[in-house]
Amino acid sequence: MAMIKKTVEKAIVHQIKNEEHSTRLYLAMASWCQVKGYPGAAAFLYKQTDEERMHMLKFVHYLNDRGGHSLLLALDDPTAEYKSLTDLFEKVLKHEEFITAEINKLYEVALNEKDYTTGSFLQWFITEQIEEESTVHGILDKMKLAGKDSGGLFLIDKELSALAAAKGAATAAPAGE
Ligand code: OFO
Repeated sequence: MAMIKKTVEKAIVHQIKNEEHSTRLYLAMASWCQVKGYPGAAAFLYKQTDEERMHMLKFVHYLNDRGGHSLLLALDDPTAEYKSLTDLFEKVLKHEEFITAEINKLYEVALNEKDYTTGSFLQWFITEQIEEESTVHGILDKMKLAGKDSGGLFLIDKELSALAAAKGAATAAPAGE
């Protein structure tokens, strides 16, 4: 297989940075939820931070396997202050939409370079983004229905804890990667 082109390599290194930022952002968010008394949301985001690290590693291994070099770039501080749990999840959604746009840009770079191997590697991420965005949309819809009702938020937090447990089961399964 031909060695990866420099343009594609550079774009992947940039995406490694995005994924590493995602992992730190969700860790900061998990920590906020834990401190503010939302254990279910915290569990969900602690799972999410692990998943993002797995995304980062997928890119690191792929680029190195293709003869490139996965470098780590400097990262911005992750935001750690939120007005409410809904505000936090709105930021999760915004971030996932940003990541989807970044994956699409990377896909375009690969196709412009006729790097179809990278194109097919990216399919997994394209599907993953659809799932992640729809999960967060679902969480936000419920939060908006609950409004400022603390009983409603309590139930949503419980649901998030169940969602985190389900994620754990999926991550543990061999095909769940
Ligand atoms: Fe959230 O999927 Fe990676 O960043």
